[in-house]
Amino acid sequence: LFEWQAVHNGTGNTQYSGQVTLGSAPSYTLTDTGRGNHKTYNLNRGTSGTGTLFSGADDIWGDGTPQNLETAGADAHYGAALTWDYFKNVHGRSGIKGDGVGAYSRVHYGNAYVNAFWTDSCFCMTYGDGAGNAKPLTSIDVAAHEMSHGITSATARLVYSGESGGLNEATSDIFAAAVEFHANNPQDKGDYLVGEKIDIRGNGTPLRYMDKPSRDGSSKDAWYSGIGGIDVHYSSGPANHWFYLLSEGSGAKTVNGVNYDSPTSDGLPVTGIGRDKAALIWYKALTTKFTSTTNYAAARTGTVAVATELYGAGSAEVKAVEHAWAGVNVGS
Ligand code: ASN
Ligand code: ZN
Repeated sequence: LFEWQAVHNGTGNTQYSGQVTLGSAPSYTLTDTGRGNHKTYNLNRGTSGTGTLFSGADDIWGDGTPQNLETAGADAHYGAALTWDYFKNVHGRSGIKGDGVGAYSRVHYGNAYVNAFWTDSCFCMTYGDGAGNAKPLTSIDVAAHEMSHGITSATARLVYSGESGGLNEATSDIFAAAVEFHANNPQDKGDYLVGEKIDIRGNGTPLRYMDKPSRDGSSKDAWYSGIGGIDVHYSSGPANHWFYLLSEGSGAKTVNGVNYDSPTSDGLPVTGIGRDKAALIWYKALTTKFTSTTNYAAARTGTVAVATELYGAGSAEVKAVEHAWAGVNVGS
């Protein structure tokens, strides 16, 4: 009738998150039996297929250094588990498709590859080792970003170009932040930065900032006509900024030791409602309102509708959603 598998735990010595518990299967593989049998594979510099499933005799994975090939596997496996747990525990969603079935991760993609990505056709996520100062791209937020592309693919299916592409990217950054905060790992506390552990530019700065996206030199803080013509990792800026404003409010603030200073495009203040409500509004809009062609104006309409359903017309939450959109130049 069914195959019974006990939920089983090994030990991961990660690069970014310290020593953690990893779901594994007996004698031993990185197969997370408590999370839909999500698996983690070693591509060993290959660029296709799955390489080999991480396996070993001791159920201890990695030693915290990138020289040990299991370490990236431990980080990726942990990031997928945290993302699974976030969507399950916070939003009641079991797995990317909501069917309880795990996906898989692949690490050590290619040679000195400085990126990570989600692929619809394999329903899998893939991580490079980085190069120079850029470390392996397997931190919690990067893993949550990539796995959240899967959630978008399974729900709104936001087309990955134009304004919908920016909203697709922002969805991954928003849930990357939400997962990182929810995990509360002592070595990687939650923040409104993306990829801060990777040092992708070699000067210690993160890949992206949500309080003021233009801090990266390329992303946009506010919507303008024509924003659909730029790279989706930059047109995500207004929605990332909206999420920050809605969560924390405008102006200067320190969260988990990180300093932020979020402006608004209209100069008017926004009072935050907290990231839990902000993330719930985005999740419900993504899964019940957005479609493949949703643009910024429709994202505003959808999130206002969700906030009205959740908190009532005229509620402080609805007003905050509207004010945050106004603060990134998305009007009614
Ligand atoms: N790391 C990038 C992302 O997930 C890869 C890409 O450009 N699609 O957004
Ligand atoms: Zn992305």
